[in-house]
Amino acid sequence: LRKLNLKCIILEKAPRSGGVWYWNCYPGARVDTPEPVYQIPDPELWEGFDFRERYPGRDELCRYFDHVDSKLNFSKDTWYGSKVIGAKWDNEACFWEVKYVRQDKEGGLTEGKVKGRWFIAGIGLSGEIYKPKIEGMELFKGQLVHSAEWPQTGIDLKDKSVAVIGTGASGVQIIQEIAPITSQLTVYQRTPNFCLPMVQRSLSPSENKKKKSDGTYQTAFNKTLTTFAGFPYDFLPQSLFSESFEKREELFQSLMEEGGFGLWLNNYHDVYSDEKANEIVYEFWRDRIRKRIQDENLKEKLAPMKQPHPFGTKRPSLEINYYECFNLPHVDLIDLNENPILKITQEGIKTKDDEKKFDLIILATGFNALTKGMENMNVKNDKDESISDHWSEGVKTTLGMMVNGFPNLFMIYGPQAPSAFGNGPISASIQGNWLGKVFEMVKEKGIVKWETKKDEEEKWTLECREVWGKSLFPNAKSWYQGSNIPGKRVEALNYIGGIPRYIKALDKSLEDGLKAWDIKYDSSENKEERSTTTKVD
Ligand code: NA7
Repeated sequence: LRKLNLKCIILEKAPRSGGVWYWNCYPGARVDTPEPVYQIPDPELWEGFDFRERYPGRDELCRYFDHVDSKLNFSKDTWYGSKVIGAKWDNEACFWEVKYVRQDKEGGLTEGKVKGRWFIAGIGLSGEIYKPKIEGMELFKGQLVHSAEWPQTGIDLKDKSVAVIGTGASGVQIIQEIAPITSQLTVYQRTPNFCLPMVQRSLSPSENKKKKSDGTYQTAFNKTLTTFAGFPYDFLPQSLFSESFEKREELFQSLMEEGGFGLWLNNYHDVYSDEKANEIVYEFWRDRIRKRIQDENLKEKLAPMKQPHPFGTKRPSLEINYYECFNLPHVDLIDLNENPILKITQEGIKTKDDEKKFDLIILATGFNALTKGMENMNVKNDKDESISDHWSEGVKTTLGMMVNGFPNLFMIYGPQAPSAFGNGPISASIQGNWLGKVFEMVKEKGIVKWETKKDEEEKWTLECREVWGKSLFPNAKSWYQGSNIPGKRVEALNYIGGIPRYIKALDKSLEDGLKAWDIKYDSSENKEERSTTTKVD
């Protein structure tokens, strides 16, 4: 947008850049996407930056944000510490008025407003922290912390007695990092995570240099636009059943040895549409993982003989030594399906069959993802309808980019886009590039209002539901479809038609004289000025 000479303001709740990586500073926080593709695919940015590990940790990711800032200086236009608390569309003037609250130096709160013709919600998918309501939570005398609210100053875990509730990506990372430090670690598990070996390693400056100069980087970035999830690998065209047992085992073994999401996303194409194919992959995974766990009972808890949901339909995490942690004498696991939590007491956690004392309880219980961030911003159109009203009978968007009745409001990395099924920086760049094209037209043609049509929204929503419905993904209780939050509607929250199909749909929407959209042109003389100015009160 800067290249188009548009005046932009970024409102950012955190005191610095990094988004989800700023807040999630818990021990072991790390990205599960391999280098080099967890970054913006722009040589101007990647030429001058070296990741030091194949799967970069949180601090390194923050260092990357600083690097991008040093190149683009986005901080110049960013109002840090400013949380959006409302937005209202003025249909007459064609302007959004965005309300925010900012903490001043004395700790007081100041409210302010920004007026802009265009409003882009780049708020990420982890919209709202989810803390289950557990009786007695307020009584606990030790420290109780959610993984995404970890203090920036850290917590001293040495020789502490710690409980972790939740074994999603955050729980797994925390558990394997803190197990060796704590004096007692109890994991409260509801569903086992089908973790895959990360196979972490360091990267030397010479290796990075070579990969940049010999074309490896560029090839990897090019490839991301052609694969299902924006990774440098993809599903195989052949069916699992077209290959012999030996061939399949050979493939699975090599994918596990290579590390990363290979067994999840570089597998046969029918693993997520055919239950039997899925089961075969699970059995392979299960048998390999069970060999790493000593205790028979724990084998069954962590890698059960019968899979509780189809393999890969809940997000698998990458692990380094997760399973070995459970071989340590001071680490134990409570299966909440057999032994549910009754309450939190002043000293610890009471379950049906036992009671334990803790210094620290960690809630690694995830997020109300994809929809809640938009809903919480209290965005209202000219009819005083909110996004929550509009979605009261289910999420509806066009291309995951716009919502009918809310002109000039765009979303990035939100619902009904590849989001949770797309490598973050790649899918955000795809949407960002599309927005670049949109704003080029806005400038060129003097557009003041851009809105999606109702039938386009219906078409896209139907497509999202259809592709989701044909897969095995609806068979798992997961945040992918909102079933991690009690009372939340269960529905397709992501577009799983794959990145290439998504790019095609985005491109197509800008063809044929923009007839897919309701567009209003400026009738005054000074088109450029009227279309792009951001007014600030
Ligand atoms: P997730 O993946 O939503 O994991 C949350 C975990 O917390 C998961 O194991 C849940 O079990 C568990 N959970 C949730 N509520 C409860 C209650 N009431 N009692 C016990 N356990 C509970 O969140 P993460 O932060 O790990 O990951 C977030 C994602 O964001 C991550 O995958 C990245 O891609 C971005 P369940 O599986 O529902 O039985």
